[in-house]
Amino acid sequence: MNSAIMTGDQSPRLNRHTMLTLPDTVDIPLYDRSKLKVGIVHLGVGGFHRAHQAVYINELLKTPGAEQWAICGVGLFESNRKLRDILQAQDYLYSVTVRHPTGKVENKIVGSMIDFVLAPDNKQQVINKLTHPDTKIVSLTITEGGYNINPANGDFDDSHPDVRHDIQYPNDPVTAFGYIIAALKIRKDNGLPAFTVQSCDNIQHNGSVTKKMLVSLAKLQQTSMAEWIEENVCFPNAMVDRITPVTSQADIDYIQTTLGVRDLWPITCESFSQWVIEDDFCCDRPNWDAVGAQFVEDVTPYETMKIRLLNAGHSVLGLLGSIHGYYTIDEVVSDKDFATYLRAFMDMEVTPLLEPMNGIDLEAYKDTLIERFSNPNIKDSLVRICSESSAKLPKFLIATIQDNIAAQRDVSLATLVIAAWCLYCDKSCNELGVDIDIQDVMYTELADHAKKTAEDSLSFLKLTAVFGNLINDAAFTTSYSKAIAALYLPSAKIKDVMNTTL
Ligand code: CS2
Repeated sequence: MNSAIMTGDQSPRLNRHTMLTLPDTVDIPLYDRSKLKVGIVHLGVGGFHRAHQAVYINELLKTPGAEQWAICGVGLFESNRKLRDILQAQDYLYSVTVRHPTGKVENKIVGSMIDFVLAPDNKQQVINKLTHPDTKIVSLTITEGGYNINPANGDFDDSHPDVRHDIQYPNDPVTAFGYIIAALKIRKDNGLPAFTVQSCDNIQHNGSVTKKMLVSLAKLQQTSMAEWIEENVCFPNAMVDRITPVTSQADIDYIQTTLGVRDLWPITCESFSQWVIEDDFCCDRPNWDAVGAQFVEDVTPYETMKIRLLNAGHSVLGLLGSIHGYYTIDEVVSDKDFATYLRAFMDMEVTPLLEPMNGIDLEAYKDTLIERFSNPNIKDSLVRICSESSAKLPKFLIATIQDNIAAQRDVSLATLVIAAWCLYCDKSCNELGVDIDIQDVMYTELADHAKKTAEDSLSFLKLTAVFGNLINDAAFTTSYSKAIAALYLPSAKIKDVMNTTL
């Protein structure tokens, strides 16, 4: 979030008292929050959690008999202190501004979070929450990096110093998984049932991945605990979706002007929201389906569709649009050349690979995506979209390239995006000469490889942790070299290269 928070204004802070003074048009939690019990402990409270899972629970709490499902947020790091302080001062209330593509705006106050504990202040408090008999679900949005997945083989990467710490000191954890295992051990020793671990990260088979990583860490600590987890803990897979831009000062100002209260960390998001879950919980669970989520037998086709169309579509627009000099997704997709390129990529290189799904009309899904991306009221920055591309593109785009190559299909549209990513990391500025803010843990390696492109056109592909074996595939390298040659011409313009590739 923009760090410059304006505090000089006289408007009161949002809290349980000022909430009652808000305009009638604001949807406020009228349920009795003093009667709620924490049933969900959430690790990694970010914008997405507050726009998605916490909103589903907020809706559920409006119905009788759901009081046991309130949320306690957990911040594992010092960097979560600011959010904790803000939420605490607001009785854990925050505003969500839902912006429809039509221009319609809905404001709501979310009341489903009733507590927030900060691990660096009090580890025991975190353990107490996780081991409380009322806690039935521990949910996660810790981003892909929090899972410690080795990109080369998908196994658990135990090399991070925090992971090493948790292996050596299982009773004094620092990582999310370290805390979960420590808490599960106490529950087991005290004869309490396990909780469900519900990942809400945008990772394919997020439940199975969580299980694999958690069990791997437990094995490195104590084999018997690993076995107990495998037998007792459930990890439902789910597809999650709601576009949630990073909160800006403009969002803070908007709440103050429109609602007359100050919320120092509000949420703005699109109106679309989707949550498709496999019904695999080891104890009680909220009736997510009563408030718009969907239970299915197998989430695979839904997540493939979402990751390969929505998330890949974002990356296509983000990388190509950044080079052109655009800053937000809506700006890029309202340019006809980019919209045409995106649609061609979705129709020609993704759709043929997707399985038909009951109740899903793929053509309508793609139309909706373009409508969502075009939402002029959602200023989703390309910096956010392109951040951590080294973790995102293997799943979003490279998997599609690999599948198409295996099926001997054309890959030129996706390949241009990879070549554009090389140019983006090499120059880190747009066509107008303005610097681009690139946020990627692998940035140094990416830039080092990209910068050798002039003397070795395939240099970027040598990052096998990202590209796997693509460098050895003649069909791919032919297409890639062509794209690089076109993009690296001194007078090259991204739009011209896109239009020639189509
Ligand atoms: C985005 C996602 O980070 C990204 O690249 O594509 O954050 C996207 O906005 C969400 O997955 C939407 O559900």
